[in-house]
Amino acid sequence: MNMHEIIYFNSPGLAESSRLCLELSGISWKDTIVDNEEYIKLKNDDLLPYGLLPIIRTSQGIIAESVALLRYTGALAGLEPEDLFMRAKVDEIIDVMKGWWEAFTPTFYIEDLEEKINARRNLFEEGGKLDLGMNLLSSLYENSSSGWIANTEDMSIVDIKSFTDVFMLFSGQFDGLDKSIILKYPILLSFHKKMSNVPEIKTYYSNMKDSNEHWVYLPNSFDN
Ligand SMILES: N[C@@H](CCC(=O)N[C@@H](CS)C(=O)NCC(=O)O)C(=O)O
Repeated sequence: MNMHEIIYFNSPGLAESSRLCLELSGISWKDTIVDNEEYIKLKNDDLLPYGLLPIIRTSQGIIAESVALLRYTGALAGLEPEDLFMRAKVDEIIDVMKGWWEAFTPTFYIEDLEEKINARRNLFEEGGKLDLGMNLLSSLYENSSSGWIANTEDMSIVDIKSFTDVFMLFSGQFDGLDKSIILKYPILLSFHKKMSNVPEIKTYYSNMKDSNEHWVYLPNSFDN
């Protein structure tokens, strides 16, 4: 069977956007969740091209690197614009987002909890890297004439990635960040409402409301 299999940890992390694309594609796919021990085994068995997760197994072989997975699964779901200029405009925003995660990732290595919490909160203070990011995303969404982030005619992979990557930050899984922060960005809450109510997305997450990491994708998650 021509099965696609995503292999990653349980958290949304770098795999959720591709999981959602596969779900929207309607093709059959498998979500394989691994723990650290299983990850090490995959690595020792030389199954990870660059030593890291996520990967996707396809009938032609393995693909690594989350954005490559997103483009591949997005193409399967028809979420990559045909027009090359528009496709580049989508990729442009994905590349900008990469800079936000580069600012966030070092906080994982801060050992002192208070220091970690402060570093993360500072990113969301006025003018902080992620505050600027949230404002940029808000303005792209607000000024789009189509209602999609890159002004594409239809939903694209950058809408999916914005949805999965932004809202996971506020699930409570990251010390220092919680739901109160996203409430500062009302336009992003409108975007959340739009995405979480797309019928296929709503159905996919409907059985995950008790998941500590996935509840953020359900409609009304951020209602007061
Ligand atoms: N640039 C890679 C980064 C992948 C990455 O950092 N994966 C992490 C999980 S989020 C990992 O495999 N960590 C395992 C480890 O380093 O022990 C991508 O976008 O896929």
